[in-house]
Amino acid sequence: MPTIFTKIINREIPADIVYEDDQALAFRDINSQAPTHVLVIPKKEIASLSELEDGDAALMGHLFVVVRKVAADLGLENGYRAVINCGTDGGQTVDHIHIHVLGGRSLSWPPG
Ligand code: DGP
Repeated sequence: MPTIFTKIINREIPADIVYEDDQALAFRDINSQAPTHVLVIPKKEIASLSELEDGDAALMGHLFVVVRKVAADLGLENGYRAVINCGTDGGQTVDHIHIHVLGGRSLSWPPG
């Protein structure tokens, strides 16, 4: 099912896009939890980690390469956290798989 992220991919609603290629998009999270908080998403509509198929392996690998590029471009040289929330207990609120990239401050662990 299309979500708000499909509308961002299709430029139907605005977003602060920091990276794009044929398979992926990265944009700043509207509800930022750190000085830098970006979401890296596939253009393919995959609802969650639970919906991944064997054929998505290369795409998911690509998304993590995008994470590395975005983190470098945004100056997160001290490190960052890459997080995928999955399902209700995982805190997922948008059913289009996305990697949160959080940085720019020291992050605590464990998460709540
Ligand atoms: P999650 O809870 O893991 O599903 O994260 C979804 C994130 O998506 C949340 O941190 C807020 C962000 N978000 C939701 N709607 C929008 C939007 O319209 N624009 C942007 N830039 N971010 C959004």
